[in-house]
Amino acid sequence: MKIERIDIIRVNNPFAHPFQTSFTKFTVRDALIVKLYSEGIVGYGECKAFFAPLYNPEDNGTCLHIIKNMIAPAIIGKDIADPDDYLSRVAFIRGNKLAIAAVENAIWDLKMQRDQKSLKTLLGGTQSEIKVGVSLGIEPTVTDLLKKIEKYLAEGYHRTKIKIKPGWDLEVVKAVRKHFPDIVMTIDANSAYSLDDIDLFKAMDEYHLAYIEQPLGEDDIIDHAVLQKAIQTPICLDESIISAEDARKAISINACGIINIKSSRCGGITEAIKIHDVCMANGIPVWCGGMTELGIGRVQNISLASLPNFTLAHDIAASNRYFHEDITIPYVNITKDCTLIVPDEQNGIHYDVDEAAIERMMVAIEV
Ligand code: OSB
Ligand code: MG
Repeated sequence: MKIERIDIIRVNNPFAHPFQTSFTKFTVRDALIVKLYSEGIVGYGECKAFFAPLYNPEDNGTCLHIIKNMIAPAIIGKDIADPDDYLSRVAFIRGNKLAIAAVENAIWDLKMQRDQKSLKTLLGGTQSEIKVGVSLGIEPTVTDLLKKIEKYLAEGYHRTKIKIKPGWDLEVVKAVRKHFPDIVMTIDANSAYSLDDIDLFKAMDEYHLAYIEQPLGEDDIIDHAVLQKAIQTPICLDESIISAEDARKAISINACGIINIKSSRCGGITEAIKIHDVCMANGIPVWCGGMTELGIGRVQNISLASLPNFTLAHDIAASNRYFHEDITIPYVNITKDCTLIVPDEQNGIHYDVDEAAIERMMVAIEV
């Protein structure tokens, strides 16, 4: 696939409701859309970075620089055989995985169109439907949170994840469990705690959480192993896992019982599959994490989540969970029982990219 041209489009899409985490309050989804032109086909990739390096060490500014000044010169005018070939050409770049992933995703899209195969088929997906969970931000009051949970339970979401931070944790979990004794409930701390808080996490055991997501340092596995030994509830690592090697090491020291795979953080779908495989070989279930992505990223996540060891509910919600407007036609919609149909050759689900919507959201373009 000869790569002839790359466009990098910066878009801003307002959130329908602000999304508060322990590290920031999101009000607008700032994102980069990558368009790769090759032999009459356009491949799309969505860069999952945020407006500032608050969650990942990269942001849309650094990704723009890396894509424009490092990745583009390495691939423009070159014949790129497949995603592996692409990855070997950008292997000189240390870190910067979100930038690398955005273009890798566009290469997968090109390959999919060239080979006339679904992404599910190319990746070796085995599931035709996947289960959807919801991630709920920190709300002004517990009553507000309970109302939100009610709304998403009514829509059928299969797992309720509650963001926590110091001051919004045990009491909140207690209140939610009291109101909803049987729901599949999890919490996500986004690294807001340390081992000094071990008693807090011991106390969480009483509330039958399906897992506790990333309680400690974003680059830690050692302290997570200490915490995991001290509590019954499985730890789910999110931030700490950026490669299959990280997953292997975390599993080998029992730092977690579950892993949340974000392909963007690992340089793309290719590495995400390797993480999936390491986890599967070790009996560690995985689920597909979310970055409040727009439709292009959301649709690719659905296909990744069709691999066999993606057995827990995913943070791949419907488009309308976060936005009034999205950039795919149709929008990502959930079924009545709150699953997503995986696009493939049989079910005919086909998403187009809505160029007009991208244009409406565009704040800058680099051609
Ligand atoms: O930790 O999983 C996370 C959103 C932004 C950054 C990090 C995280 C999240 C979420 C929501 O929890 C994921 C989603 O629904 O897309
Ligand atoms: Mg998380």
